[in-house]
Amino acid sequence: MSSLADLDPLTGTDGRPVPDATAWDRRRHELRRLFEAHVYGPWPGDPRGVELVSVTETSALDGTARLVEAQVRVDSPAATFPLLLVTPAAPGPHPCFLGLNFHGNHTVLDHPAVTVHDRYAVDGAAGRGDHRDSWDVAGSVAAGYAVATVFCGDVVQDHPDLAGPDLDALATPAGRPGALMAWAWALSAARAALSSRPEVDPSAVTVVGHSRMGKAALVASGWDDRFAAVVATQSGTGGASPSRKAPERCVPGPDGRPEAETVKMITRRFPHWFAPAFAGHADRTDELPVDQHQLLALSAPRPTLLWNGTEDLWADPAGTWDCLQAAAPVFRFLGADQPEVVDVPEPGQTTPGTLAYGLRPGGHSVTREDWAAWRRWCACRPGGEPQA
Ligand code: GTR
Repeated sequence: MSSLADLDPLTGTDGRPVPDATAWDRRRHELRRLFEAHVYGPWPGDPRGVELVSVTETSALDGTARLVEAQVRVDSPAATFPLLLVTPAAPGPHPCFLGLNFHGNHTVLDHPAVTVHDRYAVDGAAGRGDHRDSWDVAGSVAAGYAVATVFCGDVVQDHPDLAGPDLDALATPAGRPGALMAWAWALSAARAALSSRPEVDPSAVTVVGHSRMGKAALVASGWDDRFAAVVATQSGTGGASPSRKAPERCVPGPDGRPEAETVKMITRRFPHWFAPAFAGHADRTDELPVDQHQLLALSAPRPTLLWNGTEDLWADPAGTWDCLQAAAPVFRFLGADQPEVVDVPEPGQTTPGTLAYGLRPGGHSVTREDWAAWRRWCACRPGGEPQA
């Protein structure tokens, strides 16, 4: 069985080592094309003619914040979707977290001005502010950050039977993207749209995401290098965990589920997330010409935090550690501060370096404490101080 070491990010498919940063740029393109063909489907193209329209503004969080609701409108490929932006009321520009939410923009903050759209009802309606603890907008605003979010279902409905028309709308001559690629594209469009807002520092936008949205965040950062940093939490298979899983983590347990999610499981349950070729590799992951450490390498040398829970074995914290180790040489090669770290950190600790690994006690969720830890780590600090 082949291992991650057989897929050296710094050796091209022609077998030649990458000698310098210019050659890395070519290699990066090669890796992107491989991921598009075998894992995510084609990038719909850099969003062009992006603007924020139908902008409404109001005060929030007892006057400490401004709330902006708007539509991101893209000329090519044509798309329109809502965006919610909450910024500190103090004059900006502020560093900003941008991420996709699972259940509707109205769920991240309890505020009557946020529109509740029909599409939010697909998986059972969630109420205003129901997910405020997993967004901690108040904590981020108090710490000097803006927070922007897009509901994933406003871009592609997250259901195998409903996603087709949304994905067709973003198709290229090379085919249609999987939903993860389409969501990543929307994040890129939202980032471009935010640059028109004086409250947001366009050079300090960190893309953030949990689980499937963490996978999309890593793809967004890999295809759009204007993201200053990425925080991917419990992103698992198709994210920061390898497709080539250690065999012992793939043995089905009494409930038929292996310890960590395999390519076979994920492509059966969520075929709309990926290119069809990925499912074709389900029983032959060692024949995939790319693996997920190479996805991490596409974000180098920008700050990248992989966040994990000790009990969230389905998202594969151990495999995520292996991917980090296999991607770290690219960060070093490109001049990032990337010390050798041999041991997985203790729960509660984050490793040093530009490509960092955090482990906290607990399972598959996002908490206010997680946000606090990400803000402590964050490279894009209010006022622009560099990472400690
Ligand atoms: C699970 C899926 C994971 C992860 C998770 C989530 O059901 O197996 O890959 O994406 O959903 O998004 O919460």
